[in-house]
Amino acid sequence: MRSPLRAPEQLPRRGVREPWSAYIDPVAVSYDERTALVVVDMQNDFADPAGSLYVKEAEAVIDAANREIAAARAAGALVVYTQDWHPPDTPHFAKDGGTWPVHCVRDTWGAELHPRLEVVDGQRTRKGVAGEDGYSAFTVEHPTTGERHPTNLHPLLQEHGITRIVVVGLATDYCVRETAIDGISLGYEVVVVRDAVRPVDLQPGDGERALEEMAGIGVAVA
Ligand code: VGL
Ligand code: ZN
Repeated sequence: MRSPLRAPEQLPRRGVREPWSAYIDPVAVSYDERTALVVVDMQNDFADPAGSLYVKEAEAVIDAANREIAAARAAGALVVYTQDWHPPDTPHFAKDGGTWPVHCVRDTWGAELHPRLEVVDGQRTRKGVAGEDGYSAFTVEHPTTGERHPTNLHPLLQEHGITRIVVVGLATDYCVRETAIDGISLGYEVVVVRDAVRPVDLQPGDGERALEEMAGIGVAVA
């Protein structure tokens, strides 16, 4: 539990706007057999400085995610690892008319889970396999046709009697955000662990805005 009293050096200086999320007290994370930990896209292209879409401070996310994985395992909770899993050519990539540098191409180093991530006997969800954007771990959407398809995640969670998901990983403003939003729409209780996520921040502040938006629709921020 964080103390409600802040040390003087933690108080915001006049005229300095702290991120919104600095003002909310985190909820405590706990795991049980109805809770699943969803580890989002902890792949080399996002988590390794040599990756093509490296997310700043991903090293800290690996450490924080490993702590959550250990806690989830200790409680016997389900752990699901998602992977962005693109074909070599897709309108998701800038070279094919989309937004992003080539990343997480199926069966390449960039798409592998980071070697420092604790990978237990967890389940996998791969998204974007047919050229879709694949931001949400629950549904993928084709960037040009707008067609949407579910992934294996919702049926998998249903099979295990899961009612609550804890989301960690990369990136706050894309896959974490869309997974949390879909999770709420599907009726799950959703917790996002702030220390265990980081944003791409294409525009400065995107990550903070995503946390604010998630909290606004009922996502608990831990
Ligand atoms: C992601 C950008 C492009 C993510 C995936 O995992 O957040 N971001 N593809
Ligand atoms: Zn992608």
